[in-house]
Amino acid sequence: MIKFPDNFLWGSAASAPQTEGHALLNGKSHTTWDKWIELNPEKFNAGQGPKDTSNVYELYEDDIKRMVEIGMNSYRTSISWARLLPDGKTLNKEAVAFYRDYFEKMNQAGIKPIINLFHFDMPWWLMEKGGWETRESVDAFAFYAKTAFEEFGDLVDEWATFNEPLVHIECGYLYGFHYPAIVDFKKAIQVGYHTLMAHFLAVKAYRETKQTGRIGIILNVTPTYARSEETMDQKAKQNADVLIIKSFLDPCVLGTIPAELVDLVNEHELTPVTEAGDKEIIKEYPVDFIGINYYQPMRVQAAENPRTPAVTTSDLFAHYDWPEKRMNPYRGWEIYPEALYDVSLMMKNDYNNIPWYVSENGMGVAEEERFMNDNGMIEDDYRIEFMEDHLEQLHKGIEAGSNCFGYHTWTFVDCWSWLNGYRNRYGFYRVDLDNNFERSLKKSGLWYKELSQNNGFE
Ligand code: BGP
Repeated sequence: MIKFPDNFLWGSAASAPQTEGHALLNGKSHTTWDKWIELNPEKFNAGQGPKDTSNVYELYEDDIKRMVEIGMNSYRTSISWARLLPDGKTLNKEAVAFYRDYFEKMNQAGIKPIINLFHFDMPWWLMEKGGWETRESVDAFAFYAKTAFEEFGDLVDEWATFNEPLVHIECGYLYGFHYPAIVDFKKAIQVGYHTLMAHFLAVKAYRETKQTGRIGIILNVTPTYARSEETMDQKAKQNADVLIIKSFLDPCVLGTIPAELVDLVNEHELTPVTEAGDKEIIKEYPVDFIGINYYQPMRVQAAENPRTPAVTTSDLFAHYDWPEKRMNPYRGWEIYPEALYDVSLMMKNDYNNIPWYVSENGMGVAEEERFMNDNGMIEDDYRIEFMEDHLEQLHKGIEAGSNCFGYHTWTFVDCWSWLNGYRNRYGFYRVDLDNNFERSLKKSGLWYKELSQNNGFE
């Protein structure tokens, strides 16, 4: 029997823009996603967007009962900045009432809310001024964070500042997947720096408002594995580690921007604009915990045609197709549970054994209806196997002394996804879009209940 530590958090994660719905109702203003999809519906699965999610805005009370039903004791979601402060300054009373009731009901049901402040959903009014490219965004975010702590600090004692900050940086400024969809490495680094400072000013606001809980950040730590021991491949791995792992983990936990990162951006003429006093703030406000989202590893090799200065990350490292890989046949993405053991040891050995938890792990499946049995239940044995394999490795890491306090899956109820709409499903509950967002339990939900009740599995 594999047993997890006492009080282990069992739950799921989601985000406001992917679940709430009511995207332009009840006082909420546009986010970049609302606006981008409205302007380019053809790019987005018939215009499907944050308005077409699982309608949590109306259904949260029943959803909380469903969380209890499958043995969850915690749940992570986010607050929508554009809902709470539609113009960045004025408090939307309806949003306060909604979130207060939502979080209060979770607490009453024994579901610990872990509340994140930013999940890729930049308010449009701020994006029009340049979004994270501007220093103004840092102060605007700090004000939003402080407002959230003051309005909900009595109901929430686990906070996160950002979910996967690397994603809005890379996808918006290097890969063309998120708005503004440009390729500009220098801007990407500046956006990254402002995001980092926004995180720090939010942590500072948390300490200054004398909150009694904990604050952290959720990072997509994608462990890297080099193709070979050769110097070129090892150098590529080092570049990938610095940009993907250390860029946020080092300052947030250790209080310093890694010297290798400073050297790399200087060498490639990407040095961002900073302000006096930033360094001191970075030193002074470490996080209390880290959330790690893990889906797949990154296999790296030397960049094929490196340029100096680098124009994008592929000048610094390239992806390598590992021949022995096990794949998720229903979505793509490599399945490599062993990485969770490696991450556990990294957190223990390189990051002061700081408390951390798996804040997202899960298996997306396209056309999941094909696994529905005659009673209408999706028999997702592949998902159960995926999670058990990952939990086994995580357990090994905990046994080795890593300070992991929970395991959250992506996700609880199938939800809308940024680039794929509703194609890839991840939930313990299926959502029926043709039938008023009706939820139905999948087999994995029953398994999760047993897992959390036993605090482990055979
Ligand atoms: C993570 C994000 C989530 C979610 C998930 C699944 O990176 O934090 O918001 O979308 O990935 O990815 P996808 O929806 O692209 O399958």
